[in-house]
Order: sequence, then C-alpha cells, then structure tokens
Amino acid sequence: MMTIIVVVAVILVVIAGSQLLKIAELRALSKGELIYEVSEKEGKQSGLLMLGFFAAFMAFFAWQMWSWYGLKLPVSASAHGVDTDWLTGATYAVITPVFILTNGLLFFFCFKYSYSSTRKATFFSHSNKLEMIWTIAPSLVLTVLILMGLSNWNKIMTPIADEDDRVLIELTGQQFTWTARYAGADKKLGRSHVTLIEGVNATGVDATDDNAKDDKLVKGEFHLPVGMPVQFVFRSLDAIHSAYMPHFRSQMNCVPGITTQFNFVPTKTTEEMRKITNNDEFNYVLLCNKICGAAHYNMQMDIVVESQEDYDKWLAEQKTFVE
Ligand SMILES: [Cu+2]
Repeated sequence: MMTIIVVVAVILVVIAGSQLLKIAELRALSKGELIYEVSEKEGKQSGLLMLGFFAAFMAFFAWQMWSWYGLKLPVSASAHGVDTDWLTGATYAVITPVFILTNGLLFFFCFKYSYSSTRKATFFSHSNKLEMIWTIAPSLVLTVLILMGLSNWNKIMTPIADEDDRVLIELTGQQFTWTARYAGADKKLGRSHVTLIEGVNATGVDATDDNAKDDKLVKGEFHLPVGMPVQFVFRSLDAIHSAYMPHFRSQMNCVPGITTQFNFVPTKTTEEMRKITNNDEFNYVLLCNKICGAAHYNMQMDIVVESQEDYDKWLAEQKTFVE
C-alpha cells in the first residue's frame, strides 16, 4: 500500500512540476521574453554553485578518508604483502592529487567561463601536442604501476617447485565450510575428485592413491610455520568460493572442476601480530570472499602462524587420511 502511495505521489509531483513550467513559459511569452534565455547574473550564480558543490564534494571526500582510515588492515603478515601495500600507497599517492586537480579544474572552469554576453567562444578542435601529453603521461605512470604489480603477482603465482622448501596445503571450499589438507610426510597431495565423495570422505580424496594415505585433513583452524613458503592449492565442491586471507594480502577464487593456486611466506606469528594489534584475541582468518549462498558470511577458518617447532608438533598430532 505504502509503495502505491509513494509511486502516485511521485507521479503527481512530476505532473505538477511540468504544469508549473508551462505556466512560467506562457507568462514569459506574454511579456515577450524567452524563458530559457540565461542572464549573465544567472550564469554567475550557477558558476558559484559549481564552486560550492566542489568544496562540499572535497569536504565529503576528506571526511570519508578520515572516517574509514581506522578500518585499514594491520601491517602485512606476508613477505609479498609489504610490496602490495607499498603499491597500494603509491597508487593512492598518484591518483589522489590527479583526482583533486582534474575535478578542481572542471568546476573552476564552469565558474570562470560562466555565460557572458560580451565573450565569444573560441573554436578549438584539435591539438596534437595536447593529445600526446595527456595520452603519454598517464600511459607512462600506468605502465610503471602495472609492471610493478605484475612482478609482485608473479612472485605469488609461480608455483614453488622445490618440495623441501615449501609447505603444501590444499584448501577446499564448499557451502559453507573450508577443509585444509596437508601433504603429509611424502610432501605430495594424493589425488582427489568430486566423484569420490562418500560418507566421511567429504572432499573426495582418493584413498587408493599412495600419495593420499599420509595426507592430513583439518577443519576449524589450520597452522602455518613462520618464514616458510606455503604453496596453496584451491578447490571447490559446489559454487565458486574465494579464499581470502586479508592479513597476508592474498585472495584466490576456488572454482569447481579446476584447481587454482598461489603461495606466500608468512612473516609474523599469531603472537607477534597480537602484540602489534594490541589485541590478545587477534587471529588470522581465512574467509570466503564470494557471495556463495545464505551462510556465506560464516564461511571462515582460523589460521595460526607459529614457530617451525610448534608447527611440527601440531602437525604430528593431526590424523592421517588412512590410519
Ligand atoms: Cu563461499
């Protein structure tokens, strides 16, 4: 009912507005004026309003930056994340002044060149020199930023080949939970496939594969040794999920039917991060960052980063896939 009243009210306002315009038009016509002719005074007023709008716009921008700044993530807990943060900072440092300058000019020119009956507009269609400047300058800046981004991207996307120099973990997403699988003593993950899902084997690990026998599946939380490269492999059993580990500046889609991957080196233990954030309850988290269904918001797993010793101890306590 409320919706109908609102719709009718909006329609009536539009009709009333158009009728008012018509009356003003007829009144002006009867006086021999043209209603749409803009006087110099009106032009100046519009120009001033443009300047006022720009000031309000900038104040809003500054207020937004100020009020959301506190939600920034703490310092990066992974090696490549430091570069990612630097790149984000550099990008902001480049685009913020450009944003303010271009918008400032846009509104200032509206004010400066507001209508004047004594001024004639210059016809100016083309300048090769100007075209070159505003094409080449942003291209150069973007090329540098993109190349730096790509080199950082390659660091985490080039799989770690050396089995002795990595921890291999497979993360499987399904509505609405994560399972982590460690490669076990042989440092190899056994085969897995959705068609093998049966009973307690909820992620479809192939029990007949020798490499799978010593694999370790964990739920709830998983552990990482500090300073050791971790090679992740991602799978999904149903919808597209996204493995998001914000404190490590990492995210990768989990896509049904294929495996995706990336790696990073955790550089700060959970204990260290608790001190940095001044929060005794701080925990690293793995979140799902693709809206994958009703309980998506709750699809998460804690991550514990600890010394190699503690990690080895924890891993030894986890059960192998085939006892
Ligand atoms: Cu999900």
